[in-house]
Amino acid sequence: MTDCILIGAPVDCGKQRRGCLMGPDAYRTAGLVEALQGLGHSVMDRGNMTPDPADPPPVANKAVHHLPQTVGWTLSLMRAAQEAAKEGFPIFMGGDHALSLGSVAGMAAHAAQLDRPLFVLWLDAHTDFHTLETTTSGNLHGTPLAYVTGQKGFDPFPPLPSVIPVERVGLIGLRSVDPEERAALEDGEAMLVDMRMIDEVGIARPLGTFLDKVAAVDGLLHVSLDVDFLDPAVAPAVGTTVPGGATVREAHLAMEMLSDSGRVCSLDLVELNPSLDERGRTASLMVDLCASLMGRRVFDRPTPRGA
Ligand code: NNH
Ligand code: MN
Ligand code: MN
Ligand code: MN
Repeated sequence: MTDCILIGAPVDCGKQRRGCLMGPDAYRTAGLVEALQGLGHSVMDRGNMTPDPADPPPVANKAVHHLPQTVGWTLSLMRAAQEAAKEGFPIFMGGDHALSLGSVAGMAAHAAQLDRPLFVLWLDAHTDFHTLETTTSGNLHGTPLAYVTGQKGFDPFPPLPSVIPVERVGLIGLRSVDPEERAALEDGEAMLVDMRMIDEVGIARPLGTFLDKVAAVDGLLHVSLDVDFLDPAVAPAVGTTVPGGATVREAHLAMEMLSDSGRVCSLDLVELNPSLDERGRTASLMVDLCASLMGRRVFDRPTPRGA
């Protein structure tokens, strides 16, 4: 049994289209609390957070927008993550992906205090590896992985208590990568799994390899689940749909394997825009995926290694 701590993070400043601020209540409406309790977990819903006040100096890249709010959210979420992680398993109910600037930085600080290496699994169509200098959209939801891995160009943001080396990051579901992100990631050692690789070898093999790497050094794992990891046909409630995403079963298998690993310490549910949903189906799917990650099974048996 796990002590799940739900943290509502109605972050809506990481991109132009409004609506992700309704995400936390959409997860509550879709029965996230009841699903977790039904699996035998204790659930504490901490309600919705607010950003700290912040007044960073402007940056040279004029495309960047909503910088003060995003810095403010990063400050408050970093603190919330560290506090919640001491008491249980934080689930950050977003909110757009800019929330991960704070949730992941805070979890990294927590892991460093325990003297355990923190790994990050990014389930997303996008790499979110822009810096404040390279982003052309200026949408800060496209930057968290660059920030938490200590890339240059984040001066207005709080200094990282603990940097996550890029070789401890895995990205799965990729199908929209900007040239600057590609250049920055290509010489690095992040595990890059695009949709072609999933088509060719399935999702179990690369994910299994990554989980073995986490286990080999007794690591902890933060999972960041972007709605657009999923195919828009099954998960329409996201502003940045990209065709050709993960199927319902690929996503559940990933969650089931993550659950079996026993390594996951925290989870972001991000980019759900309820105003784009169809009768709540995307919110329900995200709740079901969260349930699989937290132990829901048809029959209990592990994925055979070498599958
Ligand atoms: N790379 C693009 C940008 O920086 C898209 C990022 N959008 C996302 N990321 N939805 O997950 O604007
Ligand atoms: Mn994202
Ligand atoms: Mn995305
Ligand atoms: Mn971009």
